[in-house]
Amino acid sequence: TIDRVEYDYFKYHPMDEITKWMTQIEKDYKDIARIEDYGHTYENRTISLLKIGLETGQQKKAIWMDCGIHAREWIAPAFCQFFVREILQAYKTDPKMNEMMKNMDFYVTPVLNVDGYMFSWQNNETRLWRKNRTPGPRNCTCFGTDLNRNFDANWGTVGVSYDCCSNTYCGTSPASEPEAQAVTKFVGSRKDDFLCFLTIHSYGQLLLVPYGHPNFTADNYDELMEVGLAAADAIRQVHGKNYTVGTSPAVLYSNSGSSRDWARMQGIPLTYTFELRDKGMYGFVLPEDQIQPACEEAYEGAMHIITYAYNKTF
Ligand code: PAY
Ligand code: ZN
Repeated sequence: TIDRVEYDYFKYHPMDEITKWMTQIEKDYKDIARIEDYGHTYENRTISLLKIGLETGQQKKAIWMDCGIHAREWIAPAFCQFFVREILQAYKTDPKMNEMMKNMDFYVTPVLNVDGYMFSWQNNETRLWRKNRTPGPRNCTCFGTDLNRNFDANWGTVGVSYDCCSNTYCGTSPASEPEAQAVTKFVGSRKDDFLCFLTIHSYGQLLLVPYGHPNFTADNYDELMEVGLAAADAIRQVHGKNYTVGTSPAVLYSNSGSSRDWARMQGIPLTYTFELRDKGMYGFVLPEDQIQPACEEAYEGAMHIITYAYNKTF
């Protein structure tokens, strides 16, 4: 027999390895894990997620997590893979996780912006690419739309650029981009099922709650803050790192068209943006020796929010 090489969760992986890893997870956990393809990128690559949960034949509640909406934030896809490994492990050993898997499905997209992620792996000059890879409109020669400015949530109003060369270019219209359309369609078609929408970025060590637009306040703002602050406590307990919790205007900068704001406007109650390590020392180029601690702490934060949502419903 041929020994399968252990997947190294504490290295960064190019897209083809992540795709193979997804296939392997599906094979190894046939009873609870399945790949679902739910869209195509501009360059016609498949956008896939892992659906993890026990088949019950019933309409189940759900948890959303996406990573890699921004190409250069490599710690994010690493976290989604770690998260999948941890919940699959916990499913076998932890009765609470076992119960959760009966009542909920986890939908995890390791890399949403596949074209951008692959571009960021091309060479040193492209390593810090953020956007997707759609060509600019008309006579603009730049590439890429900021997918986290492209969602149909106060689209194009604050903290965006209409210059297609800008890193915060919001695109030509709400959800003009195929990657934003894929999420909009998948989540939007069953929005009442989703209890949580967690979108993973780096960097800054922040837990952002809706809304990015300074003129709007989420109707459950107090709850979002309370749960977020408790999640930050859980994070701090792992390796002592501090996460700041708040709306983007309060702790970062105002913006519009983020996927988190869109999800909250769809009625999904607990929507958060995670900004993982660090606070700028290495920024997007977080050394590989920090992957493990960064994932371990973020896992506790995410699980706090997910467990809260679960306990509130079941
Ligand atoms: O409110 O959700 C929000 C904005 C969150 C991020 C954004 O889309 O601008 C924040 C940035 C990110 O992760 O993309 C932060 C990083 C450091 C950046 O590129 O500025
Ligand atoms: Zn980002």
